[in-house]
Amino acid sequence: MPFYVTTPIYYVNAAPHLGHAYTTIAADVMARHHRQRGEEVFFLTGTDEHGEPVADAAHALGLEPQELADRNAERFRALAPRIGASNDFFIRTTDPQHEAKVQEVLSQVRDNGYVYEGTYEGWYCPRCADFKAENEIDEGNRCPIHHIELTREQEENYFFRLSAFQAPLEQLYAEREDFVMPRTRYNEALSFIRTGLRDVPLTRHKLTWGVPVPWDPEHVFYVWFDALLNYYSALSYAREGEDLTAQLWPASYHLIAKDILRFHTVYWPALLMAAEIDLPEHVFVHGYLLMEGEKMSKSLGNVLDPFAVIERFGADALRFYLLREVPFGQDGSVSTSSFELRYESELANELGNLASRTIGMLDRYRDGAVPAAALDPALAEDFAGLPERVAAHVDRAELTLALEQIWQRVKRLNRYVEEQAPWRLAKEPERAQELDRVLASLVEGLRSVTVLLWPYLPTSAERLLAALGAPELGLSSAQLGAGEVRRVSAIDSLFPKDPPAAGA
Ligand code: ME8
Repeated sequence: MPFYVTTPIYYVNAAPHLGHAYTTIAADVMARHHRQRGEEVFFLTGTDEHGEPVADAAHALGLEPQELADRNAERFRALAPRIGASNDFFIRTTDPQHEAKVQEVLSQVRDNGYVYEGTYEGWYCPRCADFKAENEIDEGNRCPIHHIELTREQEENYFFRLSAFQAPLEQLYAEREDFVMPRTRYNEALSFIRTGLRDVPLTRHKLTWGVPVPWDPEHVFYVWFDALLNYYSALSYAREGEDLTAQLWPASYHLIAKDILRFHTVYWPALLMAAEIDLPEHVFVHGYLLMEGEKMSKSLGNVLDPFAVIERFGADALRFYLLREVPFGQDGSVSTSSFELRYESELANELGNLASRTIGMLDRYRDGAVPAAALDPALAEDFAGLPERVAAHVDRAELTLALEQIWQRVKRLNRYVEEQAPWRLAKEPERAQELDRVLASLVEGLRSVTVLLWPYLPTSAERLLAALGAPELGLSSAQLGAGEVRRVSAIDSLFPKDPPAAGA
C-alpha cells in the first residue's frame, strides 16, 4: 500500500510562520516513518494563490496578485528544506496543469448535475475567503477567526449542490469512523452536517484572480474548490511525463488545523462524490499553536519566527519541540522559554548526554570497539515490541504518543547507565564480562532509539548512526538486537548547550 500525505496549501498573502512549519513538520514525520517501513511514499505541500486573501494583500502593497504570489510562494518553497521537510513535490495553484485539472473536474461536477445558477446573499470574510453561516458569526458581524467585520455579499453565482450530499455524507461518517480524526473533530464535522447542508457558491463573479470557469468566462472558481483540488491535481503532473493518480490516489492522510475543518470534512468529500472520485482515507485535524492564549496567525501579528529558532538551534530541535510540547491533535501554547527548557533538559541532557556518554565509555574502556556480548535481558524486555508500538501510533497520526514511547526508552537507557555504573565495573577486572554486556546493551539500545527518532530528528539521527557505524534506517532494524554496532567513533555534541544567538 502506498502512503500519500498532504499539508494544506498555504496562502501566499504573507510570509510563512510557525503554524505553517508545524503542519509541514508533522506530515514530514509521517512520510519519513512510512519510508522506514519500505512503503512507496508521496508527500505533498504547496501554496494557495488565488482568491481574495491574496488579491487584497497584493493590492494593499501596490502589486499584482501574481507578483505577490511569486514572491511568497518562493518563501514557502524555501521553508520546506529549512525545516527538514522531504516533500516530493511543491504545488502552486497557479501552475497551468493544476488550473486545467480544476476546470476538468469541476466541469464533470456540472455534467453530473450538481451545478446551477443562483444568487448568493450572506456574510463573507475576505480573509478566510469564507461564506459564513448565521451561527458562525461573532457579535457585531465579526469573523470569529480574524475578528474583522464581515461584508454583506450579494452576487450572481453558480452554486454547488452541497445539499444533495447530506445523506451520502451521513452514511460516509456512519461507515468510516476514522474518516475524520481525532474523535472530537469527527463529532464536530458530523454535527455540522446534521444541522442541514446548504448549497454553496462554486464560482465568483466579482473576482478575476482565479481559475476561469470554462462554461462562463465572466466567472472564476471560488478559491476553496480550486484549492482543495490540489491534492488530486498534483498527482497528474508532479513527476514529469508520468501520471501518478492511479498509483497514489486516494490520499492516505490530509493534515490540517481546525480552522479549515468544514472545507475538508464536508465540502471536499461532497465534491469528490459529485465528481465520482474516490475519497481520501483520513483527514487528521490538529490543534492550534497558541501564543499568549490566541491562535498564532499572521493577521493577528503574534508569530514566533521559525527561521530564528532554526538559525540558533537547528531544525531538529524545532521539530522535536513542536511535536513533544503540544500533544498532536490538541491546542497548545508555545514560547521561547518552554522551547529552551525542553532543548536543554531533553535534547541536550537526556539524548545528547546518553550519546556522548555511551560513545565516551566505549572509547575509554574498549578503545571504541563494541564487545561481542549478549544483550541484557532486562533491557531487552523493556524494548520488546517498541517499533510496532511506534508504528501503531503513527498509523493514527498520534505523533506525540509515538514520540513518548521512544522517549521513555531514552530515559530507560539513562537509568540503565546509572544502575549499572560501568565506571565501577571498569575498576574491577574480574567483572570485565559484565562490563562488556552493559556496553553492548547500551550502544544497541542507543542505536534502536536513534532509528526510531529519525523521522523527528533526521539530521541528528543520521549523524549519530554514522558515528555508530550503523546507518541502516529501516523500521525492522529498529528492533533491539537487529543491528550490529562494531566500532564507534567520536562526534561533536549533538545538541550543544547554549548555542550562540544568530549573527553573534
Ligand atoms: O487556510 N497553529 O491557508 P493558511 C497550527 N489556503 N497550525 C496553523 C496555525 C497555528 N497557529 N496557523 C496556521 C489556508 N496553521 C488555505 C488552505 S487547503 C486546500 C487551503 C497551519 O495559509 C494549519 O495547517 O491560512 C492551518 O490549517 C493552515 O496553516 C492554514 O494556512
